[in-house]
Amino acid sequence: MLASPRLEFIMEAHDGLSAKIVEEAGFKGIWASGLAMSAALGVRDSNEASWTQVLEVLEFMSDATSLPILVDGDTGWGNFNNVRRAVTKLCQRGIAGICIEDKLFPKTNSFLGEGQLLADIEEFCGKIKAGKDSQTDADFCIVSRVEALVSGWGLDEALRRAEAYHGAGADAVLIHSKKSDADEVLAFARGWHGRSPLVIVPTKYYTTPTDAFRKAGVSMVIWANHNLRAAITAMREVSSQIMREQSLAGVEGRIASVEDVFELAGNKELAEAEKRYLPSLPTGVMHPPRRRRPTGSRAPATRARPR
Ligand code: SPV
Ligand code: MG
Repeated sequence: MLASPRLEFIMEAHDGLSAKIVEEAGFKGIWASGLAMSAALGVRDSNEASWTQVLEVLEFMSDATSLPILVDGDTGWGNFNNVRRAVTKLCQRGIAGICIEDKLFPKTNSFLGEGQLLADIEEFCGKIKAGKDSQTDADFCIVSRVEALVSGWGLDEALRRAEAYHGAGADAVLIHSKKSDADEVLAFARGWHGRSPLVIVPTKYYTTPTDAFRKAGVSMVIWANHNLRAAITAMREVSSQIMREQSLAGVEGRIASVEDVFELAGNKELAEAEKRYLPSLPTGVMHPPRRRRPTGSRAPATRARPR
């Protein structure tokens, strides 16, 4: 998808269920958002969930869908050594790629505060190289995320960093922005001039028509957190309505049915597998083995008393 000549889109998911819903909607890829996975676990997007806890979530997501998953790897959970171990583990779990950003551990979400500290360029390049050298899947991708615009350093610094990360072997560059218009992102795209695939996250400049990204030569758009936010709105509405009304009657018609839940969970497959693999006895019932009588002997007239 990164190398495709068309503008591609990946959609946020934060657990197995949302990964299935993204696939069902017709998307070709998934963004495993750090913000969304953290929030769904009830913690902040500040590396409060450990990398192995994130890995566990990713394993469920990877099992739940056949779509490629690009993982938000934050700053790589440490130095080059943590990045290469993470890449190895992600490859083992069938994850398609990782995006790492040039900030410091523990990370802070890009939309919080001003002037977040950036990583040393050389050090960040070492993380990219270490990640590329340790991937066990030839198609695994490392997306290098440039935070210079978000941190107020401007276009030249953003381009300088992107160039260095590209030189270190990154498969794509993600240019992030927290402005409400796309001007600085489009200026970056002009300056970048297609040197490698370019990824953007238009969460804040959502009013920009998608065609402007296409014309600017952007490779991939990440819709970064909209399933999480939709879930928050829906769960709030239904919880407060049931709380208020002390009844389910008002919500039943506008929420997914229990049958839908079974369908999404894949219960039909389990029922078919049971036909193939379970003996045709009620589950859990075991019959004692029959005693065979010697040929010619007569059945006892009365039942033997149990000992
Ligand atoms: C995420 O989805 O966690 C991201 C994108 O990193 S953002 O929240 O915009 O930084
Ligand atoms: Mg993130």
